[in-house]
Amino acid sequence: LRIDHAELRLIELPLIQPFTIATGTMTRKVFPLVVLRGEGCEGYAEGVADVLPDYLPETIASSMMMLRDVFLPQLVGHSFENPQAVERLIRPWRDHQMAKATVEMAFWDLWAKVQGLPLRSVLGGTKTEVEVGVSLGIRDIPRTLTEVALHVQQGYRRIKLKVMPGHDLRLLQAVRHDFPDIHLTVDANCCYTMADLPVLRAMDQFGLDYIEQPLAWNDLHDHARLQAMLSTPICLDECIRSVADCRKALVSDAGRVINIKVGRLGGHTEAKRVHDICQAWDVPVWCGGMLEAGIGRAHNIHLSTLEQFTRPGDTSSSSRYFHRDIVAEKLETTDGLMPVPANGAGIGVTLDWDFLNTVTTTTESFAP
Ligand code: OSB
Ligand code: MG
Repeated sequence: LRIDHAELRLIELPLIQPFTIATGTMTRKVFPLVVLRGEGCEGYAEGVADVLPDYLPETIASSMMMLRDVFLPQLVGHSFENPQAVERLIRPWRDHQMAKATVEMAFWDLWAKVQGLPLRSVLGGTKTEVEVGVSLGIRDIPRTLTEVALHVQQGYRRIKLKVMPGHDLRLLQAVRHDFPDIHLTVDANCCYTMADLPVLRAMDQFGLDYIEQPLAWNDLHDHARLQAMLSTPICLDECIRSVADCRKALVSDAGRVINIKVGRLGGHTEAKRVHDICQAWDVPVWCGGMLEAGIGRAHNIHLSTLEQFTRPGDTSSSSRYFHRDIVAEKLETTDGLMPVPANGAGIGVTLDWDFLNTVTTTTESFAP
């Protein structure tokens, strides 16, 4: 499959409401969009880096630089047998998983389309709908209770609360009091340390499915120490940026659930490797989210059809985040189930080009 042409756009979409996590507040979603063209088809992917390095070290600026100066020039005018060949080509570059994922995912979409197959089939998935929950940003306790009630009533299969020091135990007390039986989790986005052990230990009493990423983004060692002192499973997000990280986490018992984010892992190829090693270890996985618009959301849904995605993911309805999406199809859940988009091959969604053009900040073209 020869890549004849590529396009790199920077897109900016307003969020319906601000989204606050322990490390900051997002009011708009800015992302690179890559279009790869070959054999009369188009493949698409979104990047998931933030404007500033508050989740992981990558940024929009670093992603745009790597895509523009390194990855897209390496692809355009060249032919690749399969997505693994693209992954092999870009793997030797250090880090930059989110930028790598953007080109690799766009190639998977293109490759599936050239074969006339849905992305889920070429990835090895079988489901036609996937179970999802929601991730609720930090708000005061009364407002959080309202949000939990709304999403429980909509049928979401799990509620994840963002927490941070000082906004944790009283919140959990209130939510558990009103909702004793729901699947409930917390996500700390790295904001505790071992000095907070009493607070983290106290979380054991709330029957959480797991505590997501309590400690530093680069510290598997302390997560292993902490897991030994908790009965609640730890779920790792930021710490797992490769299958090598995942292997170390599993052998050291630093986490008992893994959040798979294709952007954080550098693409579907590495995400599948993480999926497979977790399957071998009988460790549950679920698909995380980065407030993706329709292209990234569609990729996440197809990936979530693989067998070991046994816990509800974060790929909730697009309308929770955006007044209008960049894809024509509606990506909406019913009773906590997200249908796999299937309007044509690949990721099964089509770009709304007219709207896309109104939210595009810059466009660059790459030809041989
Ligand atoms: O840690 O999962 C996270 C959003 C931005 C940065 C980090 C995270 C999140 C979410 C959002 O939890 C999940 C979603 O896309 O709905
Ligand atoms: Mg997380």
